[in-house]
Amino acid sequence: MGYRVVVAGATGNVGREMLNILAERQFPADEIAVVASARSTGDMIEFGDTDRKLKVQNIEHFDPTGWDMALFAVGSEATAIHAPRFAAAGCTVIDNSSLYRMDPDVPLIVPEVNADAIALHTKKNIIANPNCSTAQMVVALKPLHDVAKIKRVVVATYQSVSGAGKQGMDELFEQSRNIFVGDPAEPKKFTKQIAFNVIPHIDKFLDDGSTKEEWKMVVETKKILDPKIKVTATCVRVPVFVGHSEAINIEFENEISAKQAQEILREAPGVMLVDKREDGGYVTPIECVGDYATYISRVREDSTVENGLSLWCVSDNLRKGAALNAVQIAELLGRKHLKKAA
Ligand code: 11C
Repeated sequence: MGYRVVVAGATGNVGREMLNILAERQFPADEIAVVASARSTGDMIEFGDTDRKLKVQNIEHFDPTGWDMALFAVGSEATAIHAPRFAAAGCTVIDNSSLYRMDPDVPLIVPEVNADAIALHTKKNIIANPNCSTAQMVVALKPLHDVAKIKRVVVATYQSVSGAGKQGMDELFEQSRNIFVGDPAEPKKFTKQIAFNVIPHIDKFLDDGSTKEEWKMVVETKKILDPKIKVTATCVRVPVFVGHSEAINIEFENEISAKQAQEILREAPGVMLVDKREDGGYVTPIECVGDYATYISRVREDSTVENGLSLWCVSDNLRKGAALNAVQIAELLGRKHLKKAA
């Protein structure tokens, strides 16, 4: 017998990828319900590239009783209303918003890194999915931390516009086209022109001058990987549709060479090492779209600190950064914690 699964926010960028990935991985679901806000009610959406079409139901009226798990991609406001309701009805919520990530009673899970922490889900019946830029970074850091113990990470991100949803993608497309025809459009979703530009600002500003996106990378890395690791981040939006990139500098407690790091990363779960040290011998975001892996390239020693390495890390932000990680959590939950045998 399989699971009864709800996908909430099924009409958005991440919700659609959740459906694609459930279908691709043949997730053992007997039944799938798709729910979204009232304006999408009645729409038919595809279940991956299968012939199945699913009818969108209004989340406001959906009764989660008897459903095993719900993958939420509805944003913090709707999550605050509906996640506790689903959880209380016995339907385990796997939430992609930032609302519960730092709640001490909610596990924040990247299966390749801290699968065992999922046991905490029984407290609130909610499991949090990390921010996309954190997810790919901790997949890269974990195997290196296990061997040489990370002290400090300095990261600069190059984040695609799909992280800002469909509106972000539309804005990049329309601005690029308008600029070519000599009719530049005013920014709407982003604070400045994103076409042919980069913007060093993602999410809201905090009192110390950093942004919430940068803060998330700091606190989520500590919660998922190790509270002792110091992280400083600069998060930047770039005119790329899908795929976040990160330039990561790492300081270790113990010695580790670039060659050792490459060997470790070659075997690490969720990682694909592409590091040829020649023209084109590295991965760019366009090459990782639709993929599951976190790609690592440009691994090299940083001689300006003791035990330092630098590397380049790229992943599909809608997949490992969101939908894939949520489905992996669902698989973990099913295997370890739900009584049904799939
Ligand atoms: C971006 N990382 O690229 C954000 C999107 O906390 O889940 C995801 C925000 C979050 O804009």
